Amino acid sequence: MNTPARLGAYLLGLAVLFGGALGAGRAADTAGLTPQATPHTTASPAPGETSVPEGLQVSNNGYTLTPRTTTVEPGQETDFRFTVTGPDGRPVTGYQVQHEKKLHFIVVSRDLGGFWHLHPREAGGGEWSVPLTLPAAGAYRAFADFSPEGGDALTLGVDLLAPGDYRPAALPAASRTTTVDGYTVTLDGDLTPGALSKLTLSVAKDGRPVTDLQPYLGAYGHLVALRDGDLAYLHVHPDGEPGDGRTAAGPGITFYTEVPSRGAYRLFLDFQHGGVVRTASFTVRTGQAAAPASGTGEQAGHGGHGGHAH
Ligand SMILES: [Cu+2]
Repeated sequence: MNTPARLGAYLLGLAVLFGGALGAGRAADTAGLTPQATPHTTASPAPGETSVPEGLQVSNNGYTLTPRTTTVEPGQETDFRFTVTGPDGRPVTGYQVQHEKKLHFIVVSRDLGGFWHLHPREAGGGEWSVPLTLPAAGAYRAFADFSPEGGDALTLGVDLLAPGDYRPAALPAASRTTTVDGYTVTLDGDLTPGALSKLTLSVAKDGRPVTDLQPYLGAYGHLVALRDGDLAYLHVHPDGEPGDGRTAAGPGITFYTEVPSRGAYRLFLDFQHGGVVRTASFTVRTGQAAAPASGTGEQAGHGGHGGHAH
C-alpha cells in the first residue's frame, strides 16, 4: 500500500472507531449513519464526517420544536405556546432538569441585536407557555434547549417573524469590553476553532471588581454563544459552581466552549447582582486556528463535558 492509501485507510479506521463510540448508547441511531457529533464531545469530525452544530435544525434526533404560530405581532405581549414532539409524534412531557429548569428558551433577533433568555411554564399536556414581546418588526430565532427524559441534550431552533418594515442592524464591532446598566464586563481568552477555548468574563461596577455575584440558575453566569451568519448555538460550560469550595463569586466567571469554525460569534452573558439579572453581550472573532485535528485521543478526552447544557 502506498503512503496516501495507507493514511486514508487509517483515517477511515478512525472515523469508524469514532462513529462506533458515539453510536454506543444511542439505540435510535440507524446503523450505517454517522451519528451527529455535538461539538463539545468530539473536537473535530474525522475527514468525511459531518458535524452539525446545535440550534440550526427545527427537528433533530426525532424531536421537533412545534410552535402554535411563528408570526408574532411586534410590540405586543403574546402568550407564546409550543410543544416539543418526540420520536413517537406526541408532545414530550418528561424532561431532565438542567441548570434548575426543564427547558431554557432563548430568543434573539436575527441581526443579533436583541437577546432574551426565558423560562416557559408547563401549561399541561406537554405544552409550554411564555409571555413574549418582540419589540419591533423583523426576523427572530427561538431556541429550545432541553434534555428529554431518556434522551440526549439538544437544542432546536425555529424562526419567528414579526411583520412590518425593519432595518437590520450591523453586527456590533468586536470588543473585549462591554457595559450594561453601569456594569463593565471584560473578556479574557480567545476562541480557537477546533479546540476547547477558555473564556473568563470579569464583572466590575464603578471601576471596582464585583466579588459578590449571586448564583443564577446554579451558576455565577450563563453564557450563550451564537455564530454570526447562521446563529449556530454553542454549548458553553461554566467552570465550577457556587458552593463547590473553589469557585469565587466574581469578579471572573470562567467558561469552556469550542467553536466549530472561524468567524464572528456573539456572546451573551447573564449574571445576577443586587437581585437583578443582566445580560452583557460581546462580538468576538476567532483567533488563530488550531492545527488540523486528526481525531487523536487528546481531544476525545473532552467527552466528560457531554450531556450538560449551555
Ligand atoms: Cu435558562
